[in-house]
Amino acid sequence: MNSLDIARRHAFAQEIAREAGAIARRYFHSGDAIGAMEKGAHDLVTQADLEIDRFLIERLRQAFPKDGILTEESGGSAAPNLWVIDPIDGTTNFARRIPHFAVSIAFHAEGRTESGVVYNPVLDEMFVARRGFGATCNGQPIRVRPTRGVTDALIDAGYSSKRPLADYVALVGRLLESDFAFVQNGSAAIGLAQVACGRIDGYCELFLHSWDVLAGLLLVEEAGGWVSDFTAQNGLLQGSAVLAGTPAIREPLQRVLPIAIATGAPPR
Ligand code: LIP
Repeated sequence: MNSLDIARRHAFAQEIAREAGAIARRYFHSGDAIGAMEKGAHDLVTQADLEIDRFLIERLRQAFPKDGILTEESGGSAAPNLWVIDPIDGTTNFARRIPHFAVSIAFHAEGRTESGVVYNPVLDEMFVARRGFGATCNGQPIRVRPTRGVTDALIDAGYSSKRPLADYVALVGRLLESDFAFVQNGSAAIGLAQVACGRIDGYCELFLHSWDVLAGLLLVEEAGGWVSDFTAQNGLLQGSAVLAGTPAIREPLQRVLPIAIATGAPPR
């Protein structure tokens, strides 16, 4: 795909993320209309997830009818040019009116993510990255934090019920034994965006789907951080573990969660 075609998709992603965020914000402030339903233990879907999912699919099919679409709520399959979407990442936070959730939209072409958008509509923070063009928040360039070392590092360690609890407890134990501090804030997309903009120093989780992370991983790469090779071993369709962080803590954080790191261009 040529640069102009990617640029068109990159601009469109930001437009529909903002419109989808307005839908989420309406539900968020509406009182009981959120209507959370359980897909599984601590795994919710709300009316807003479903409405935003339908909205984004409809807009993308109108604008780019030949592109593939993969979303958390409607599924999908691989395609050379693929939109990968989480209508609301951080649904539990959203359902409890905690303003730590995002619309996450990634465009994945010929095996790599070219465009990523993570939009928190309550805080009105639009995190955007296009491969090779850097990362921004509300139009201002963002960079990962100049971490001094592990005792200066705060890691968001997401919990997935799709892996044994003992594995998560062990992961947290290794983080703390390595002198990291950790939080568990409930949204991978927002957590990765916070690594990219320098609020925290790393993100890790034992299992996530591509729609949770592809946009956020590109944000981190384009903001000077490093990321795990999420799409190796078919992570795009089957999910995988996730690790991302600032250059200064790459080795100690990889010892905590030893998974392959993407071999893209070194952090700038
Ligand atoms: C969430 C992720 C989070 C994870 C949660 C959940 P959702 O995505 O962003 O990192 O810990 O279990 O998977 O379900 O809110 O889109």
